[in-house]
Amino acid sequence: MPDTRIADIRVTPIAFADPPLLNNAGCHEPFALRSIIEVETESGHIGLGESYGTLPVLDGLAKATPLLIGMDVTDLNGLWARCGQVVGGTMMQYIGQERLLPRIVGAVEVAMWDALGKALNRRVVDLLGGQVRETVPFSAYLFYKFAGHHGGQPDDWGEVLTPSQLVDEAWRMIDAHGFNAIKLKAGILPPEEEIEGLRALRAAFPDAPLRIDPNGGWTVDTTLKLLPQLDGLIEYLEDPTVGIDGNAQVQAATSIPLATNMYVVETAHLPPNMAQDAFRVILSDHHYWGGLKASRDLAEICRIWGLGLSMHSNSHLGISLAAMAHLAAATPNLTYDCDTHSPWQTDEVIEGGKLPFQGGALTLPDGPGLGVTLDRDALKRLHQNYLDCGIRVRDDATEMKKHRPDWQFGRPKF
Ligand code: GKR
Ligand code: MG
Repeated sequence: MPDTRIADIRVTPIAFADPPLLNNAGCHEPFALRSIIEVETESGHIGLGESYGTLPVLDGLAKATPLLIGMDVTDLNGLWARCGQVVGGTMMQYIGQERLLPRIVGAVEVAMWDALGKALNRRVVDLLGGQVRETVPFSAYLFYKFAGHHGGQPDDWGEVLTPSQLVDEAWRMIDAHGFNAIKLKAGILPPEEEIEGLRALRAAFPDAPLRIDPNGGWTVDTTLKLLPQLDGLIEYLEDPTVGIDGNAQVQAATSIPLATNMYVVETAHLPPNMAQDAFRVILSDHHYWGGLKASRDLAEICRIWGLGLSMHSNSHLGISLAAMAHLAAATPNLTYDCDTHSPWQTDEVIEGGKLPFQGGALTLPDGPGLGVTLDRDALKRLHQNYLDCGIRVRDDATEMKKHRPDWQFGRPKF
């Protein structure tokens, strides 16, 4: 048996090109930040992880990782305990107050699973309980967007602010990747315009399951008024308004399931959610739920309590995508097509380039662990981007004000 004690952990912050995608919090900056985590065992196996690259996470990782040296990569209890000694409290993120500890644990935990898989010559999906689906379906994640970054040239997606531009964006993404379900990021334009966009998508893709996600951008009253137009049009309504209380009022008025990646983001939120019947679908995300094991536990809670399960994403590269796919392939009740930002990314940090979607789904990469290998030249280049770009925390609001100086953040806004 190879020695699976942790000999070293390296964390490399990177920045990769990101288009000017719009959301309720503003506009994506020219670069998105991530961290690449390498856990090296005494036997020389290197496990990979990818997580947030924003400063509080990098600081947390810098504090926690020295305590993990010497621990076995199987020791997930030890991981939580040791990280908990130095990381606690909350961090301000653009979607609100969130806990740092599960983010730090999640970042390292994936690399521990990958290292274990490599040491045992087993895939992560097998270590997580076994593969329950051949391929993992993802959805087409549509965004309104500006033509180019402030002061820059238009990108090749161009401007997307109207229903017909939205349909063109969807065709391009679906032609390239074959996605079935479609998710529209909303909370940006007046809601009637966004629903007109959904209707245009329905006309162009009569069979596609549709979702809309205003990120809490609508008031309860607005959402209640919009419900008749959404009924029969969408498979779920994601975070229409703010908080568990507000969304519970909406859920009480509709049979459309409400989904969330904003207001049920840790186990403490589950009891009030159940008591108030606010959200019926949870979007899991191993990056903030504390890793793959914690996400499997969340799936089990959802199964027991009859909640639906989907998967959330943020701008990410291939190590995250591989981890999401292994997790989804090992989770029987993850029955909705998962979110991914992958089609928006042109950079990659794994060898062989971006993992390909076929028919909208991902086949797990071959090989032990996550089945992906770090492209060290790409890592060097993307780390240099990080050093040069000057971005240290995500700030979509400031970016938006460069385009629209009068723009004001509002949640709810409409
Ligand atoms: O990339 O702008 C974005 C999204 O709004 C993202 O940050 C959200 O976390 O995709 C996410 C969501 O479903 O809310
Ligand atoms: Mg969402």
